[in-house]
Amino acid sequence: MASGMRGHRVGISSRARSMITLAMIFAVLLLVLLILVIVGAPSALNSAAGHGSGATIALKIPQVIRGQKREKEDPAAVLVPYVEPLSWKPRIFLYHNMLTDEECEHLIKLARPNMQKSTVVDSATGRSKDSRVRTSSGTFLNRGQDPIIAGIEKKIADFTFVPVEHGEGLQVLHYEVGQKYEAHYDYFHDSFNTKNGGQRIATVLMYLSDVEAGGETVFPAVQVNSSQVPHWDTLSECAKGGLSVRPKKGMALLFWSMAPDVTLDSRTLHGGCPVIAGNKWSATKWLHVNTYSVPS
Ligand SMILES: O=C(O)CCC(=O)C(=O)O
Repeated sequence: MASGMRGHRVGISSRARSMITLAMIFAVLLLVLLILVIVGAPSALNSAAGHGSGATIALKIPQVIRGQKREKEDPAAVLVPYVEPLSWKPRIFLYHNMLTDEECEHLIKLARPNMQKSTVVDSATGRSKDSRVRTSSGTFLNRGQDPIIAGIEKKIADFTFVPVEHGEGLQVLHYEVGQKYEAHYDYFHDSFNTKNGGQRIATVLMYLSDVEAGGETVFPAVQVNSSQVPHWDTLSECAKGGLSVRPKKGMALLFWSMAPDVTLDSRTLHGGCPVIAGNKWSATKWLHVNTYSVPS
């Protein structure tokens, strides 16, 4: 009886052993399959990216960050936009490759015949006045004036999450050698200018040209450690006065004049340094808290 029982137990354990062996073979097969999927996935995605799938941006961004132009691979390809946070207090972000050469040139071509001496806002009256603080020339383009402008405004709305209707018309600016815009705030100190759309919440500054020397946008209230700033020696003295951005055609700078607690952020004090060599063309989009009415 006892021996019969023992024999029965031996029968069960040999079945169990074959079950365990089968399970192990299955697990090994599963593991091999998993490794094949992991190793094979990137090349599958890469070939999909090469055919214009949605994976292109995610996979190509690191190459652009390293400064390798995609035109080398494909002359018809456009540079991929990516964002570089510059500061969180205040919030300042740099959007690389935001505008195409065609968009930059289109804005300059439209603006060039109508350029006038730039003005500043008189905080006592809220009206525009001539000033030595701002020596550039400029002109406004209507919101949605043509499909290219509408496309640029849509891009701005997409990356700021502020609706197109909250924006003023684009202001195109031109600085020649020696011209500048001294440090100022973009938010208003008067109640006249906040009637339409409320306070200015953010600014997007787009560079439409490279500048040979000078012309940087500088934030004097944001201090930087010079040893951590690449190309420090190539900056103008004015630009060394704070966090600064060297103009590059197609690049856009976004800063928030209002902090997340909806107070005015005085750390956004900023200016355009004097151009030392070459010309600077830029376009400014001011965004308001509420819908900003424009003439229809
Ligand atoms: O041109 C610049 O770099 C600064 C322009 C600016 O401050 C502005 O348009 O409010």
